[in-house]
Amino acid sequence: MTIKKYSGPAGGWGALASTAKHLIKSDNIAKNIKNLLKTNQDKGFDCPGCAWGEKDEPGRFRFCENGAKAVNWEATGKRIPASFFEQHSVHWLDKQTDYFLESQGRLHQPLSYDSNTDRYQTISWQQAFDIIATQLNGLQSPNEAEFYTSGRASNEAAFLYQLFVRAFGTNNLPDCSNMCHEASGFALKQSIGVGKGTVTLNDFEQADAIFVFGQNPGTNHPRMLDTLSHAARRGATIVSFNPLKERGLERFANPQSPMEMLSGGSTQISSQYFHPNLGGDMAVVRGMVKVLAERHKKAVIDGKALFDHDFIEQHTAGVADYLEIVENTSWQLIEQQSGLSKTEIEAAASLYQNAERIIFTWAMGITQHKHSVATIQEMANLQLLFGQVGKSGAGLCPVRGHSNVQGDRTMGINEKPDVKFLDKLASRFNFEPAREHGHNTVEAIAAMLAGESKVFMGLGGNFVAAAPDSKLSAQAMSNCDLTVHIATKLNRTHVNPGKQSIILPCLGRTDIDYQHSGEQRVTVEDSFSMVHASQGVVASDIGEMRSEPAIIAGIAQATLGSQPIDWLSTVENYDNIRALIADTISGFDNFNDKLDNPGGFYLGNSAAERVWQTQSGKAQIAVNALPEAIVPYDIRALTDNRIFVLQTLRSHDQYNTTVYGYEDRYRGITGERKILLMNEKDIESLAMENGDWVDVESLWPDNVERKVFGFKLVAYDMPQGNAAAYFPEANPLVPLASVGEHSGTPTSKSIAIVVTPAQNMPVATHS
Ligand SMILES: Nc1nc2c(c(=O)[nH]1)N[C@H]1C(S)=C(S)[C@@H](COP(=O)(O)OP(=O)(O)OC[C@H]3O[C@@H](n4cnc5c(=O)[nH]c(N)nc54)[C@H](O)[C@@H]3O)O[C@H]1N2
Ligand SMILES: Nc1nc2c(c(=O)[nH]1)N[C@H]1C(S)=C(S)[C@@H](COP(=O)(O)OP(=O)(O)OC[C@H]3O[C@@H](n4cnc5c(=O)[nH]c(N)nc54)[C@H](O)[C@@H]3O)O[C@H]1N2
Ligand SMILES: [Mo]
Repeated sequence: MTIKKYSGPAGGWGALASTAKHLIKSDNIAKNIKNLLKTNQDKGFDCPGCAWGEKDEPGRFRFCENGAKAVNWEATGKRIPASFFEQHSVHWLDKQTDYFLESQGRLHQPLSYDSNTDRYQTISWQQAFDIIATQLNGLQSPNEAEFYTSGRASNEAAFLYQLFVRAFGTNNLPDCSNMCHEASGFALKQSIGVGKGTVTLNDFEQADAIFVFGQNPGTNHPRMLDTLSHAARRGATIVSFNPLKERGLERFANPQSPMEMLSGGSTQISSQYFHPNLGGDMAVVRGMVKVLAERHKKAVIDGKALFDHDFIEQHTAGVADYLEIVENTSWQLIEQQSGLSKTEIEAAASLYQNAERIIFTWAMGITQHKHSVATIQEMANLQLLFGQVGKSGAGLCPVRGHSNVQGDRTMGINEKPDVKFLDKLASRFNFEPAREHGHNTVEAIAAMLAGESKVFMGLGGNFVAAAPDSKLSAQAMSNCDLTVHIATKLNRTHVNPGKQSIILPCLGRTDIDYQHSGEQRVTVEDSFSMVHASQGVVASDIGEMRSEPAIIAGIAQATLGSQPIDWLSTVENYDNIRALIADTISGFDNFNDKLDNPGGFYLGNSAAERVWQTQSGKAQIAVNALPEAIVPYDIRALTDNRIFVLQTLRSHDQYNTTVYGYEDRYRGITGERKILLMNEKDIESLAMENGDWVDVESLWPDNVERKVFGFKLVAYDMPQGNAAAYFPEANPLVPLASVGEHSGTPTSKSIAIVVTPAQNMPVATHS
């Protein structure tokens, strides 16, 4: 393992070199260069990387280094050989790293788990469908099955899947969103009436200030850096809040800019970069509002105003109660919780005050805490006080993760569907869908653990590794009578099978999808509510792989027969699925005609038009108290040792649970993923040194031991009292019951931990 400070900008030649390296590793170089050129293009596929949008401008390449990794990883020429599963028992496979499992290549034959030999073996598609149908139809209640979705599924696959699940009779549709932006959806729905962001890419071209909270775009949304650097160069102020000094928020050299590449130049991204404590953002924003409210009061005396009175009057409710709670929040609590001084918060407030048009963006640093919903509502409050919602160049922008996670929700992947949507399904398809809410991800795990849910099906994703409390999640899976995985690559979830388990190999976003009527397109929705077509371009050896819609149709037909639709004929041409979507989901009229719009079509956002679909008909200025403490007192009481707050985050070389390699370039960490980043002074306070091996235990008031062993300490520039480790290696530490208020999202960014010297010297995790 090496640690070396990275001093270059994000992007630049390092990004190009890494892109080349991953091309070579893909075993498919020539084809994949062609693939990259088709990424996010009009007649190409939507990048399976992130959900950032793409401007409809000709003549540019539209992938980034990490998008290239995603494409190369999927469009690999490697196939798992049939002998692989004869050689290796599932028990043995579960001992291997996540990197090892996925790097075996693409799955290409349906597989069934034989518990006698502890091995997967090949079966036919029809056998697989029959096993699934028999199990599902043998359940006492449809609510004994869980149907998970990961956000890479296309709109067409997602719509068909939820239709099948609802026709089967349950709303048990946990999805990755439950672990991701759920808090954003919930908070915004209450505050502004829609659970989605209010801005589009055009707004970024007009904003005077962009405030980036809890997000690492250099790694996770690299194309956002392109947008931010354009904004910075035309003089917009970018203000970042992150406990860590993420390189991409500091400097960026655009690989698409010959000038920057050849001159070795780069663009400074953030004009101001604040480093609050983990979980401190609500206090930061509360402090900013406190400063601005005081300045506003003084200004009003002079006949001027800071707040947008007309907007507040006409469009909002709750302002008086909110300003009262702001006034009553002490600076002491604000400073202590945020980790920023009053002077710093005043500076942030001034940057806000001096801008006309302001966008707030955020991601997992905001959404994976206990008080995430309150934090997002606090951010919305500030924006509402200044009328920054529903005007151009301004608004709220949760930056979504998976490339179609937002679209999947739009298509009805939701364990708490709204009544209108269910009514629409009922009238269009002539069946009565279940009305009671289903399980989210954490509730699904609890139900499987308790033996109440007996079948798990996953449309993509890696449930066991992505979920909190890895040991319990794995146990939940093996408790099931049947687990079914629709997947491209082998992963941790597959090697924790239920009593019976089936793996169904599917095509990915990059593959050409042929059905009866010819080549198919699918659609996706980005973070800006733009829906556009995606068409695979890779014609490689697909073996027995089938498309996701075809697999869902096969399962549905075997389970339900031709009810409420003839599943198999529907998937002969995906226009048929889109016609059903057009009939059921608003914003999709004439869906098939709009497919050819270059750049896609905009679904609209009522809040952006200042129409508030809330109970009061107004934007709601929410009144929430700051949390008493980031680590609650009942947890503090569990130990005499010093407690640190741990966040689990992504390295530069991974896509969620998919580990592409062992280089976290911008953080300068190479060769090891079991690491614990801590402030140097904190390491000293534990009488340890940079590079020491430690065990980490998390605290939760139950009697379960949650511990990981043999992590290497890395001294890192971050607030004292905070720590960081990689997801998914640190997931055993996230207590299942530790979830966000109202969101139910695991609190992956604030886990109370205790750090002790490693009891045993660790074995290297990879070579
Ligand atoms: N290459 C690549 N791209 C991806 C992904 C990937 O794994 N790899 N994952 C995709 C998915 S599903 C998602 S959801 C997104 C995730 O995108 P991000 O949200 O950027 O992902 P994380 O690595 O979890 O980063 C969280 C960031 O927030 C900071 N942070 C943590 N806690 C706090 C806090 O309390 N306050 C503040 N202000 N900051 C905090 C961390 O230091 C870190 O910089 O990316 C998507 N895109
Ligand atoms: N501790 C901690 N835990 C977290 C997070 C965190 O920050 N910290 N982040 C959370 C977040 S934001 C998210 S979104 C979740 C992610 O959770 P998931 O979405 O469940 O996980 P992924 O790692 O994205 O799933 C990867 C797998 O998807 C399959 N796959 C890839 N492409 C396709 C495809 O096109 N079709 C199909 N059917 N399968 C495909 C492959 O088999 C691959 O192994 O994890 C969450 N878990
Ligand atoms: Mo996510």
